[in-house]
Amino acid sequence: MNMICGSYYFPKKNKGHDAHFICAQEQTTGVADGVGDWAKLGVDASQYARELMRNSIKSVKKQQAFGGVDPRRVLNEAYVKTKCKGSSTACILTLKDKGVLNFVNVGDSGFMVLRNYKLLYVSPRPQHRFNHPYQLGYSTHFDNPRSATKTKIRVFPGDILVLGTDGLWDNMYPNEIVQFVENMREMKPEALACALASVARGRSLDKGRFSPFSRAAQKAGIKHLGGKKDDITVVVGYIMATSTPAPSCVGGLEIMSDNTTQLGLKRSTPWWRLCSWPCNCFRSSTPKKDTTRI
Ligand SMILES: [Mn+2]
Repeated sequence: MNMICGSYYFPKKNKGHDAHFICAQEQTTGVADGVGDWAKLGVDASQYARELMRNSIKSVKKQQAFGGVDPRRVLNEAYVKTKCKGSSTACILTLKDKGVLNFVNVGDSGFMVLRNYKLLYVSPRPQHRFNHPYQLGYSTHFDNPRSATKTKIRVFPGDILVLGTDGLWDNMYPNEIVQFVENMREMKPEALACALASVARGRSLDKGRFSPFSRAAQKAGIKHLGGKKDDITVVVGYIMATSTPAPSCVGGLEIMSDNTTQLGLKRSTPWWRLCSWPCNCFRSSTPKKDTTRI
């Protein structure tokens, strides 16, 4: 099985605080979102996220050369090596052999899996309180990779992943994303990522409608109508069959392990439908090149 990814990044202004990478060969992608408050202290709020992603790439390449990528180890190694001032949310996602997706996440970035254009899974986005996500940082005052959520999900050819920073999730509801992806069938992953980011961007500037962010604000007793102006990173991944025979029947959501309950988090309830084989196949080209925006 193979994961073909494409990405798009809309900074709020200048270069923004998000960073991401796609290691095509290693079937791994990651996003990070530098915490903006650092700018008030005269620190470049993007530097921690960028260094964390740079160190993640080094770790991914090294691990691939020594037997395979483990996102937890990637995040740990990158965290230990990142010494600059700042803090950031981070998530790393790898497609392992036999179609198991390993995902590790600290903070309010997240990912979803679609099967047959239905929402199969959406990851929790841990926050300490409204608009204060879990975050990795350069000192012990911050969270560390031990507080990461770790999830393993079985995926099948035809499944679609959407990974994004909070700029996506605070401005679009998961079911809106599903609907949009369904309307954009046959798009290449980078084009779909760009289209999704553009819609989220439009919503982020809209002051008149309810958004996931405004609803969360309301719950926290804060008045806010409209979207959340933010950097927006979107990575889209298509799961493709390779030369190995495809499974004859594809089941529903199979979470092989996750630690969200141990962390006291409520997992968003997914729903699933049985998928009939063959799934829709995607006629996208296979990008072999790595992508970085760090
Ligand atoms: Mn953000």
